[in-house]
Amino acid sequence: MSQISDERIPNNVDLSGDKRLQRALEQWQPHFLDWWKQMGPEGFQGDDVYLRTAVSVEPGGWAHFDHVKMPDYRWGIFLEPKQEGRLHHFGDSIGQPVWDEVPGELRNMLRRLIVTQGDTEPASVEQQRHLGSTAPSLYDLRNLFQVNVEEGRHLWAMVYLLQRYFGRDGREEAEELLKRRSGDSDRPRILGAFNEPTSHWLSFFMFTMFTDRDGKYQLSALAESAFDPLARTCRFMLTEEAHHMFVGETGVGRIVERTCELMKQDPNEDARAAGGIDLPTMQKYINLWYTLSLDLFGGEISSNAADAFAAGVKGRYKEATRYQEHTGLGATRAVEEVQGGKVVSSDVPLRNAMNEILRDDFVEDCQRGVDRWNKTIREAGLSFELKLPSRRFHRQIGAFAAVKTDPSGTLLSEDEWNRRSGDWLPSEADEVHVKSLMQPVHEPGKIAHWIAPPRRGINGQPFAFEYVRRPG
Ligand code: BYC
Ligand code: FE
Ligand code: FE
Repeated sequence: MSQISDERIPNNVDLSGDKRLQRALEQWQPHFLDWWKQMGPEGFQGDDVYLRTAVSVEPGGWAHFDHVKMPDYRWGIFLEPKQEGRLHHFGDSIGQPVWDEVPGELRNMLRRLIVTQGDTEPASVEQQRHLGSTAPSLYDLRNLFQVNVEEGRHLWAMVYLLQRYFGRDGREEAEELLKRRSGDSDRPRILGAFNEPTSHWLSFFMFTMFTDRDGKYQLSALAESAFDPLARTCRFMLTEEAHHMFVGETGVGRIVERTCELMKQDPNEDARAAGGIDLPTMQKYINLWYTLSLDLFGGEISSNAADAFAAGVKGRYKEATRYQEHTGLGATRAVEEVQGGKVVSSDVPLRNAMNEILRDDFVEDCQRGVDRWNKTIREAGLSFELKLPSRRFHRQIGAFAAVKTDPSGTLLSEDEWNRRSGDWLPSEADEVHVKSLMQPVHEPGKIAHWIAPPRRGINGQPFAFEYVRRPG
């Protein structure tokens, strides 16, 4: 297996043995770097950042720590080792050997899934590009950049698949991935949440908590795939994804912790008056980012999802180990719909409900995180509970996209919605308040007023470590 290699593109896919592919990727590389310079983190490109770089897939090999300048980060292509004799383990072709190439009839489906996945990676970097200038500490600044370079590597992972397995179409898609722009009205990114502004650190932490967690579930579903290179790529991406969700969950958790301290110091338990982010405002940002992320699973009823499951292309979360029955046939699943102004439940064939089934696992995982935040509030002796809203609330995709509900899922008229939605979702005034707190703290060991320091640093380093060295 390749250790740190001298090749222009670090990889464990024997790139030098496929000159055509190597040339294609080496042509794309400068375009990627141009995109990074134009759309990657603003400022800080000359700073030395304490980054983790994947240099091989062996245990430990994916976590090589060093101070590097972001443009010098070695974006590489790493697939988990091939398991010989792997078979389809779900869908219509159980027991058949998995594919090492793309079957003709699945070309469009696979291309669409890989492009959709690939598109989210640079989109998130674009969304986060202004955050460095308001980082609450060097520790957080480093974590932001770690997430950013790894999302860049995830783009490389998808571009490798496109260029290796989809010929000219794949090369064109790889270029298009660098041309769409988050939030651009002419050339937006593909999925809704990836066009939303992430204009401050509260949104960044909510994004990495909820939206990166969608990534975990989508990648896990694709990690089951019978298109073996896709499965192997996604398995390796998941090792990096864990850190992104850690940043989100502990980031929000540290704000909750600090807010509780400020509440206890204030005679009226008013964290906002004490220069913090009050819990009701945090609830609004949970409502926003959680529901934007629910949309990323697609409609409750989806023939696309059924086709992908049938083909063995996209499975359920931990399909191989958590389920006994793997055809998804002869079973149904109740999903909610709105008919005649009422919510009704109807049974649909299991395969058509695969988006909703994956969403169930996501919801459960999110709830575990919210429970931990609530534990912090309880232990501070305060009575407030953060809640995930109903999955009917604030949806733009699926059965509830056409209606309005309150956070508990009760249907509302347009009028009621217009009157009350400001209580549930961030208002312009909330944005202004949160942004007003975002004063940069770029000194080692110091932290902004509105957030608690982390329990421990990165890779055994103390919190006060110089995670980002500013040029002198
Ligand atoms: N926005 O049959 P339906 C990550 C479209 S995050 C806009 O219900 P289907 C990351 C859909 O394309 C993980 N459009 O859904 C996180 C379809 O269009 P057509 C990203 C949407 O096909 C943080 C139509 O509506 N990974 O990695 O099952 C930082 C009907 O759709 C949306 C993936 O997405 C939406 N939210 O699609 C960095 C995995 N939802 O066919 C990175 C790959 C649906 O009518 N993608 N539509 O033109 C997929 O598996 C599927 O495409 C979807 C669901 C999960 C998106
Ligand atoms: Fe990613
Ligand atoms: Fe991520």
